[in-house]
Amino acid sequence: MLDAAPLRTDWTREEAEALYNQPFMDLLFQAQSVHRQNFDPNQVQKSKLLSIKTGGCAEDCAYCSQSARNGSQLSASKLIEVERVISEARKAKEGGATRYCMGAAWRSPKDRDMAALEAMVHGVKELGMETCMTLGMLEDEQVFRLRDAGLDYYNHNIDTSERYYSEIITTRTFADRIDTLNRVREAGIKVCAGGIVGMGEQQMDRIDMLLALATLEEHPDSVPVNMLIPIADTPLADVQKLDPIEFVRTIALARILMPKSHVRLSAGRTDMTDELQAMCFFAGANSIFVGDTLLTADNPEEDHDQALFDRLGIQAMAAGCDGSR
Ligand code: SAM
Ligand code: DTB
Ligand code: SF4
Repeated sequence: MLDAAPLRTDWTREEAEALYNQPFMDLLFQAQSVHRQNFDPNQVQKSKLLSIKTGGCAEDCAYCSQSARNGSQLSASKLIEVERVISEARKAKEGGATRYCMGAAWRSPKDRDMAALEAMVHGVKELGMETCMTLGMLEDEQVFRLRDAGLDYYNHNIDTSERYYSEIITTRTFADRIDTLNRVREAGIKVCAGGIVGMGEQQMDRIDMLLALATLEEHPDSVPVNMLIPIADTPLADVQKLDPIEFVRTIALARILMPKSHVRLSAGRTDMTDELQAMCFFAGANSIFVGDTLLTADNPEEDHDQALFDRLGIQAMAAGCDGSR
């Protein structure tokens, strides 16, 4: 096998644009070649999400069902009990998930919530699962506490390009997001950072979003690529659907720019055909969310995903194995 090329964090816009816009077959071939140099192409990692605090969020993210500023009717819940999180995680483990991701509809956690969050990390880790949290912006002190509790990954998405960002969110800046990502990485927690496509952005925004991730000091360990799930009564409810070929190009570019990262085919799979998902795996996606609910929105049934894996000869990555060569 060829030696994998060294990781680059100095990609230029011209390079990324040329990669993205090359003939589709050349792009797929290149992405699959990079994928094979770094991962077993027949293994896909399974993560499971749980919303630990739902709705009533003060932020104004235009895509989100949980923003109190959007018209959606989702009622706000309190932070759920630690025991419930652990029992849900146990079920997810039995279903083959190796990473458990706990998400809260917050701008950032309050200090009064930290002890419960630490207990959740501790309890899920004891099951032998990787832990991930997505709680909004974090201060240094909060990052250290989560790290010391044993948190493996922190998810914080840049969501879109810096240029398009202010069309989508006004209550916190692109720079705020990068600050949190840097804090998390400097503390030694693995970074999960990606974004959403299909929000009415231009092609250059998809390219620039991936470039922003690929030119961080280190590539994120996980890169979730979400297809917008249009939510009724949000500003993006009726946005024009993205051409699926553009979506596959986005996945392929993520794979080529960040060869050793897990690229997650994240939200939006319910509206994708099996064939489109297969093409995304060929383009280098090697992680999915499993279970019939994401945070608030639908996700394919586990049986359907298993049937797709069987048809494609894909195996779920085992716990403790990252599928890398
Ligand atoms: N409140 C925290 C935050 O925003 O940082 C964590 C939870 S938030 C729901 C996590 C991510 O889910 C968002 O950054 C966004 O990328 C993704 N997301 C939310 N709603 C979505 C939707 N309707 N379609 C696709 N992705 C979505
Ligand atoms: C990510 O990039 N996607 C996940 C996870 N990280 C937290 C969330 C998807 C949410 C989809 C909409 C919902 O369930 O409300
Ligand atoms: Fe709140 Fe996160 Fe939704 Fe934004 S994406 S409104 S921060 S829950």
